[in-house]
Amino acid sequence: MLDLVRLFLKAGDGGHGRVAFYRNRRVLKGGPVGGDGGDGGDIIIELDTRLNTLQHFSGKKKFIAGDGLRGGKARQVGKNGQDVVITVPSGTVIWLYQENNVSKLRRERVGVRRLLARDDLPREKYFVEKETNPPPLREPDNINSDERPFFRDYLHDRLDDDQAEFLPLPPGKLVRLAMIDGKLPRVVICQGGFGGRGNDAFKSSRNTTPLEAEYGTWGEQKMIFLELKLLANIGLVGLPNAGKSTLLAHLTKARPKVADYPFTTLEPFLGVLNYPDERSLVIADIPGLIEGASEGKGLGFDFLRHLDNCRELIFVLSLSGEQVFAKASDQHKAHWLREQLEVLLGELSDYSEHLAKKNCLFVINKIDLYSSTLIAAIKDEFAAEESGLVLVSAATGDGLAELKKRLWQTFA
Ligand SMILES: Nc1nc2c(ncn2[C@@H]2O[C@H](COP(=O)(O)OP(=O)(O)OP(=O)(O)O)[C@@H](O)[C@H]2O)c(=O)[nH]1
Ligand SMILES: [Mg+2]
Repeated sequence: MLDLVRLFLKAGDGGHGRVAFYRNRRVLKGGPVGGDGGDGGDIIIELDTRLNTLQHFSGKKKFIAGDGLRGGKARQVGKNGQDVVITVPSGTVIWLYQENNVSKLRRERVGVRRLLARDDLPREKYFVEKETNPPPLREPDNINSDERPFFRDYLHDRLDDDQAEFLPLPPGKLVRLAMIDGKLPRVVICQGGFGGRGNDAFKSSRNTTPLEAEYGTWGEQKMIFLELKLLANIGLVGLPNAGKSTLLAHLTKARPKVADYPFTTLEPFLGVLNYPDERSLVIADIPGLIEGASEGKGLGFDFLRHLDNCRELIFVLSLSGEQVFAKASDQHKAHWLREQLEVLLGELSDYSEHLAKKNCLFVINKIDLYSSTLIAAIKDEFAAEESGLVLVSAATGDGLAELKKRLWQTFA
């Protein structure tokens, strides 16, 4: 599963240099003292290892850094614009879709990992008739927004969708700029413009009162796509029909197929659990495991490789309706859950020792079907696992808030 977002980025423009002349009570018009403009703010993309998805971009599609301010009247340099920092998870690939001229110039001259120096850019002067006139307007260096990406709408519908599937990136249309990870944790994706020089810089013996100064240079503008291949942080492990897919559907916006027969889930399915602080966890629902899966029974256990990257496993255990109503004591029924867990652990360790040793939570599902005495017997049976035990009903939603909290604690 792929997370994909499109962002419009605009670094700040450089502030213009000022045309101004020294004045006081005795001097009517002294020498030039116009200050230089400030530099525009950059847009920076930075690694945040606590992030797992691009969900924190939902609704935020535009990032605009501050412009540099115009130079002042007494050789004061204009204030620099504020930078904007965008955080992304490790493995985020940055694709370029559109850019303005200065972005192209930087990319071709120094690349996105280095910055342009002031002298790399042509200086552009302006002239005014009077000191008090503002710099004349000039043609902006904007992205050509008339050009509608042909797949814009297609993407738009899917960007916030948990199940955004792999979107083929049109060949030749996008340029891969960088991948953010431990090796490249920070990139100035859009460099701000440089401030222009004030008229002070243009005095000469021939022209002691220059009515000219420099424009600031333009900040870079880019339309980019961020792409992240989602890796599960948490895996759901259970027998067929335990309610893994139902659980995923209640914890996330994912809509896996749920049905009252074993092996409903044939392929691993990912969902994203969002928390209010903008972080999120990726949960993998995988096919049911049965005894002998390691010998190829049921769907085998090849799909367990999807759990290799998980930090934590959730064992989903439940009794079927028949088991609940079977003629057996509550202690006996509770013990069937224990046996389920042992089957699952056995298959996991057959697959890999490493997997069987991961942190885990034990979720007892379908408590809506259980009597209070059965629930008490289950708590007894799992007394040793108590710190990791959560009783839920994926059908009624009981206990899910607690489960979300527990999941979050293990990552905080
Ligand atoms: N009563 C009750 N039924 C549940 C609960 N959770 C799931 N079910 C039902 O149990 C059946 C199996 O649920 P699934 O979510 O498809 O189970 P699964 O673990 O994904 O199964 P496989 O994909 O086949 O491995 C469905 O009929 C669900 O409606 C629950 O909390 N209470
Ligand atoms: Mg399923």
